[in-house]
Amino acid sequence: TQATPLLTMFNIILFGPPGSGKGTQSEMLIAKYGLIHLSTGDILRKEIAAGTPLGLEAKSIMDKGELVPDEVVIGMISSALEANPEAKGFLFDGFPRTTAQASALDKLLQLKGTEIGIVLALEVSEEELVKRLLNRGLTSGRSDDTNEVVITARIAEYRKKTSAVADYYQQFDKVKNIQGEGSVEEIFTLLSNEIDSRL
Ligand code: B4P
Repeated sequence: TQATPLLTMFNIILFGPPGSGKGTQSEMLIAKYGLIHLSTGDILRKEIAAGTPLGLEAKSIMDKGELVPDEVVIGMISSALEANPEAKGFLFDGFPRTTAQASALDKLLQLKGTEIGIVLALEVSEEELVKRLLNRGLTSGRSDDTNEVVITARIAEYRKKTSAVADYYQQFDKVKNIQGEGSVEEIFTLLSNEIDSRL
């Protein structure tokens, strides 16, 4: 894939249910566009691995398939934004997951004189999500992927609290739905085309 460094600041939210391919596509998008990748799931798993008090609290919540409290993840994102003053743009992966997180993010970006450019929403059927996550659970070592009850709880949590985030950004005309089933390369092309059309 050819690199396309950004000329002006551009921030992207990669949105979608658990297992929709956000993590997978993020890795490819940051390589292509030179964005800073901010995945709240990854940051939380690092805290768990390091055995910090925050990690211990997060693990028990994540293992139930529930969302970590808003103030915790908003604090994490605020620190990450401050730690990257020279960024050409951020790719938010798995954040925001509630409308409270979305409005906090808007305020944080406003303070930096920037905003969300686009929300790319991956659409994948529930049957496919469960299949992918159980499959990842065979090798990932992620305790939240091994059990179908927890996976179903994560999807239910998404429908209850996270899907409203798309409505929040819809009012600003920032959401683009993307077919999230197909090969990783096909989906990457759809996402890249959408980004290129906005740059
Ligand atoms: P995350 O780490 O964000 O986990 P996720 O949504 O399951 O991951 P993702 O969607 O990136 O997985 P991907 O499709 O790439 O969150 C984990 C937990 O952390 C949450 O449940 C919550 O407790 C907590 N948390 C995180 N952020 C939070 C926040 N902001 N607020 C509160 N709590 C928060 O990968 C899935 C699988 O599909 C992979 O195996 C991949 O190889 C496969 N796959 C990808 N694309 C495919 C394709 N096209 N075809 C077939 N398979 C594909």
